[in-house]
Amino acid sequence: MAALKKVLIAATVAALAAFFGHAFLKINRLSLASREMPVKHLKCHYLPNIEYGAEDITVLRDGLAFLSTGLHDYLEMPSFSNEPGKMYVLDLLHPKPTPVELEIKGELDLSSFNPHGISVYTDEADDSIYLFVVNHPQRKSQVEIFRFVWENTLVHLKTVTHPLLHSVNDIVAVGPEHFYATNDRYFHNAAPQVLTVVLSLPWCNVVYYSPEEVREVAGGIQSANGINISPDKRYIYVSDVLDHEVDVFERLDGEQLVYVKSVAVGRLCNNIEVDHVTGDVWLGCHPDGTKLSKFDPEEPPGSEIIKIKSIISDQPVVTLEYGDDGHELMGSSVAVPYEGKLLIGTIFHKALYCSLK
Ligand SMILES: [Ca+2]
Ligand SMILES: [Ca+2]
Ligand SMILES: [Ca+2]
Repeated sequence: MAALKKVLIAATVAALAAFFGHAFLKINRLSLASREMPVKHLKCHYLPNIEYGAEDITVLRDGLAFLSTGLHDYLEMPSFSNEPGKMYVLDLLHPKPTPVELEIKGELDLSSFNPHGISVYTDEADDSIYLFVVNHPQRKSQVEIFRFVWENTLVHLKTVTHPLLHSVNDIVAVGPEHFYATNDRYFHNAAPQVLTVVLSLPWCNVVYYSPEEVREVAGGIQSANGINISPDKRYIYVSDVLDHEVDVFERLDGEQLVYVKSVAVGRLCNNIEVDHVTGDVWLGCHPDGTKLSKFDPEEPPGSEIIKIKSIISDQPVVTLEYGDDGHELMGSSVAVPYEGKLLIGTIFHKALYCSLK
């Protein structure tokens, strides 16, 4: 009996060791640990006033950009400040664009404001501008809808919560109260969530929200992060960050999404912006996920910006537009092109304003 017990214990220990060994290798592979990254610099300077990240940035056709800053206490990501987050606006047509803090009016609790993914919607009927912001007060997920009032005010209109919007990373607005949202994890507890990662379970999804209905419209994603829409509003792009690809969906009547294809990007890409004029897809990416989550100032996480040209065609062209080993910019999460300029935001570091010419 004692011998059998010994054998069973030995077998269990061996199985656990094999599993953890496999898990370790798998996580290293998914996070592209120790990947050699190419360096490509642009002529850039830091944006004033942004010290604790601008996780997401988006721009209107007229050059007005919105920034969500100060994301903290989110998953395993580092952050240098636990202060409430802030929203900024920046005019890219100004010769020296400077972010200006937006004053938030209304009922929203600003002491727990923790803004993450953002999206803007312009109502063509009256030119109203609605800003949608993913917010994580007390680690929860909700979407705040604001109306932008020229020139630096946000009026809070509504907080959206729903059981299907449980771990929202980013959103793309398609109406004044209508949006698609990505969930970046399936479980909230770390242990089962790590298991879904190790086993590559594609259990993340995209949810459509309107005041009339809320439902899952796409699944089969390992970790759904950034989301955006083509200029003709026909295609939805989702960054599957752990799968190192961008998933393309076609939007059909009744807000159904049909999977079209995936485009490999070779990095862990975060948020997506689409050039209003060319339709090119720009991604803020992480060269090495391990360096990002284990943050060590001696070996900082780098930044990579990727552009995808002709994403719908049979031959999309993926190019590196900016690459840094973390000594200039750490943890790039978004890149916004506008008339030869490029804004780059990060999860917890600074933001860059660069020239593409
Ligand atoms: Ca966004
Ligand atoms: Ca995928
Ligand atoms: Ca994101």
